[in-house]
Amino acid sequence: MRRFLLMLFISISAIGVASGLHVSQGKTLKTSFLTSCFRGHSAAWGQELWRSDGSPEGTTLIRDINPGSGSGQPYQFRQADEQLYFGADDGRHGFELWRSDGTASGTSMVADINPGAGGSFPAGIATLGKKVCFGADDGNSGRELWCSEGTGNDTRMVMDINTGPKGSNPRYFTEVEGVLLFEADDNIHGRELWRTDGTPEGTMIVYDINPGSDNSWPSNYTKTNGLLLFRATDAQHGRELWRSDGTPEGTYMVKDVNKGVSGAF
Ligand SMILES: [Ca+2]
Ligand SMILES: [Ca+2]
Ligand SMILES: [Ca+2]
Repeated sequence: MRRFLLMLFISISAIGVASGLHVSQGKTLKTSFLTSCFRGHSAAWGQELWRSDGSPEGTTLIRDINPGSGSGQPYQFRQADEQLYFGADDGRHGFELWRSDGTASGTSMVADINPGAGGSFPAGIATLGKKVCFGADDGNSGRELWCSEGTGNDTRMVMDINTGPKGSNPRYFTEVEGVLLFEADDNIHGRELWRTDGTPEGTMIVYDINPGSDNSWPSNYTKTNGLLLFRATDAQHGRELWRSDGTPEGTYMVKDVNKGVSGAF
């Protein structure tokens, strides 16, 4: 599969050279059909959403999201439940969450999270079962955790983690054993490891690695054997390798590689 997709992109690039089409951020939408969606740039349409099955005739514009030569600039493609999710700007609503089934009529803005011309700038879009979760700013609560199943009604802020207008700035969403682990700041514990199953009840800090308001800056997430490996800082050990299975008791430093307060990283 990996080899086929590589060949597919080489093929698209060759088309691009001929037509002035520049390809970036590709994503295979329906693996059974081996159809790939990507951001392509052309003078007539700007940077818009395209699809390809690897042939010239099968390489077409899906939708001119920002009509005319303006650019919809679709970014961060993620698939959930046979839908492709991404952020884009139609020129009227700002950067908001969009979805596509690969057809023009099946491509639409999911929700105007930041109402009006301002964008909510969905970022860190991650798949969680049939949902996608991401950070977005509705203009009132700051950048917080949102999830969506593809309609305006089911697109909602899961939790105002940093209560009030400041954002918790959730990022690095990584799925482990059916939950998303991520970094956020609730303005009480500093930047620490959090988890969500997409519901308010299932959203909580995993572990206050650097106790109190000090940050542990959990980052560089790698998934292995149902565990999240990451680096984090505490006052005693410096920045070292940690692991988490999404529970407090399953979250601990793997090894104090660089002994003492100096970190290994
Ligand atoms: Ca908006
Ligand atoms: Ca907030
Ligand atoms: Ca802390």
